[in-house]
This record gives sequence, structure tokens and C-alpha cells, in this order.
Amino acid sequence: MLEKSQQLLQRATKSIPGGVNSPVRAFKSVGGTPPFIERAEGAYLFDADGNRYIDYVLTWGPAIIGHAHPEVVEACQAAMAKGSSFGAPTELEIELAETMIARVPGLDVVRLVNSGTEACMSAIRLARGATGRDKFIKFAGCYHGHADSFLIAAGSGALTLGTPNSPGVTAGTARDTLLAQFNDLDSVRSIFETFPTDVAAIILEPVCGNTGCIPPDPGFLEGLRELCDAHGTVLIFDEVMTGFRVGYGGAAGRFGVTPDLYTFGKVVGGGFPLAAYGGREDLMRHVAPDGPVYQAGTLSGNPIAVTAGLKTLQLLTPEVYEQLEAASLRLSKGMQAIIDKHGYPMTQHRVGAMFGVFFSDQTVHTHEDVHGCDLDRFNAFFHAMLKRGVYLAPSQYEAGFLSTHHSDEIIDQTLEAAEDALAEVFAA
Ligand code: KE4
Repeated sequence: MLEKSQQLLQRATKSIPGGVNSPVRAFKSVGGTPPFIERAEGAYLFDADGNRYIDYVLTWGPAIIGHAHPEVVEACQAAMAKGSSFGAPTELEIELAETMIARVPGLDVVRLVNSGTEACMSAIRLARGATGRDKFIKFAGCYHGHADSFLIAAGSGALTLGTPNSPGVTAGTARDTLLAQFNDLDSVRSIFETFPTDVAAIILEPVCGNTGCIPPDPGFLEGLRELCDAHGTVLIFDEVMTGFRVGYGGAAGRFGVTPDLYTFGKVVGGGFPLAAYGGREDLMRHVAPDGPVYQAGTLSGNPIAVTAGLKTLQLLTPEVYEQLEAASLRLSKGMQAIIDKHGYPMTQHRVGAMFGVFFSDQTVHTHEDVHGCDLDRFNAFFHAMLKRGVYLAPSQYEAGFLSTHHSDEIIDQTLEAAEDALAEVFAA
């Protein structure tokens, strides 16, 4: 079943930490051997042992129009023939910036970078530079990449690995990161009572995608907007995961709350190392070379990555989001029917084409609620689905994603596998 992957993992661990280039890929949370993937196409992954999987990870979000989309492949091949990197401005970068600005509310100016981590750390530096303040508020369970100031009760991999404070992060750094609870405005108010004029920014995932999938309670985002306005604090939506995923205008467009700054990644890079930060013009003009807040990158705005991102956004029309919404609804309604039919202690959330399934009979509103879920059952479900050819995110603390290639037939196959897998899980 996974012999070749087991051999490859044994070899990989000799030369790469854990045999992987990002911790969550090692399956430490769910156990077992991670399939080594040879290729991907549409909604499918194909591993080194010839197994095919319906992919609900989609490289953690980017592959929203499916893997190896022929139009993206063709555009990137043509771009490659012109050279892969110039370290100089190109018209392509303007086109991508203008395309993003045209869709996202309150996005006036945007800077391209190479990863979501880089986008989030740059947005925090900008907020600090523009306000002259040092502290910022993040939320337990929200993940903004691996920059030092974020690895304080981080979500995603760090949380899964049970090491919320990573070694190597200094006490000095940690001192300026303040922690609040998602969907709990009082936890934010109490920080402002202690630090009324010290908080440069609040940064959050408007939909928590790094502790399962947890949508904002009604009024939560609006409350943060009001608190930031009252305290002169910059509101940053980390839309690395939700941007261009949960709707044409991302989460801000979907929920009708506009932040001062955004970060983007994943979908906007079309599967290439491309991310971005941007927002209000008066803030973004602080960024070098317009202003003194320094940020740079050799491969920022790389023409191949920009080609992939631009083609991906061009293919993501409003009609395509309606299709994604319908597919996601089909999956969640099907799952709910299985849960109700068998009376399983499970709950789920869905926002656009991202979702989360929790082994708990309590509605999940906060990161703490996820800790109360039955992680052993999640892990058993993960493996029961994997052996039935369905590749879910290898951690309860991750979200699932759909693409335009997740057809009704593929979703129905997934639901059949899920009913079978859950019977196995709950019979154990
Ligand atoms: P990257 O540096 O991994 O490109 O982006 C960091 C990041 C920032 N903000 C949000 C909301 C994110 O979800 C991420 C990265 N997400 C994880 C998956 N939960 C990436 C997967 C991984 O770490 O391997």
C-alpha cells in the first residue's frame, strides 16, 4: 500500500528534518507514513506506490482550480521560456496587483512577497512602523506563519506538535505579542483596558483555518473593527487561506467588514511561492521605497509565480465561486445526513470552499473547543479515509478544501467512503 513511500521516508529523514520540508506533512499528529506524491491532476493526487487519492488538502489551499490546470501549465511554460527571474519590475506584476485591487474591498496598494509568513511579518512591521507602537494582538489558534512573533500559542503545525511556544523565540519578542480568544470580544477589550494606546495591530484569520475551520460569530469582526477604530489600532485580516477562497472578495467581501491591511497567499500564487500584503494607501505608502518601513525580496513578484497567480485569479469568476459554493454545500449536507442518520457525536463548519469536521457533539466556536474534540477518533477517521482513497488534512487542527474539479460524482464517492469509514471508527 505504501511500501515505496516508507522507503522514501526512511531515506528522506537522513537528509531533511523529519523527512519533510514542513512539519505537518510528516503526519506526526495522525501517525503512519505520509504518502510521497509523484503527481497531481484536477482533484487527484497520485503517490509513489501508484495509489490515487481524492485530494481535500489541495496543497493547503492553493489548488482551488485543481492541480495542473492546463491553462496555468501552458501560461507558465510560455513564461518560463522568457526567463524565470529578472530582479527587475515587470508589467505582469502590475496586472496582478490591479486584479487583486479590483476585487478586494479596501485594498488600495499591494506588495508581492514569497510566503504567507513573509506577508504577515511584513504587515505587522508596517503597522508598528506606521503607529510607532510595539505590541500587537493575535488569537490563540490562529496561525500567521513561523515568524518569531507569531509562534506564541500558534495554531496549525506548532499547535499540533503541542509546542505552542517554539524554542528560539526570545522573551523580548514574546513580550510584544498579546493573546486573545477568537470569537471572544471581551478578551480583546480586556487587553485594551491594560494597553489602551500600545497596540499597533490586531491580526487574525477572519475564518480560523488553522484550528479546524471556525467561522466568526455574528458581530465578532464588526466588534474588532470598532475596537480598532476606537484605539487607533490597525486591523489586519490574514487572508492567506481565505483570500480568493471563501468568495470573490475573500472573507472581507463575504462578511462585509473591511480591515486596514490584508495578507494573502496560497490561491493568489496558483501553487507557486507567491504571497502579498496590502491595504489602505496611507499605510502602504510607509513601505520602502515610498517610506521608511523596509521590506525586500530577491524573488518577490517572480514572473512565473505571477503568471500562475494571475491566470488562477482570471479563471476564478463569480460564477466559479457559485459552483464552489454548491459543491461545498453538497459535501456538508451529505456529511450531515450521515451524522444524523447514525447519531454520531460530530459537528462541522463550512465557509465557502473550506470546511472542518470535528468529533464532538458540541458546536465549535473557539480554539479551546477544538481541544475538547475526540482527536483519537479524528485520527482513526483520517486513516480510514486515506485507505479508501480520500486524502484529508492530517490533523484536526487543519481545514479541508474543495476545487472546481470536485464534481458531484467525486463528492458522492467521498460521502460513500465517509459513511463506511465512520462505521469503522465508531465500531472500534
Ligand atoms: P506560509 O508561510 O506557509 O506560506 O503561510 C503561512 C500562513 C499564514 N497565514 C495563514 C492563515 C496560513 O494558513 C498560513 C499557512 N497555512 C499552513 C496550513 N495550515 C501551511 C501548511 C504548512 O505549514 O505546511
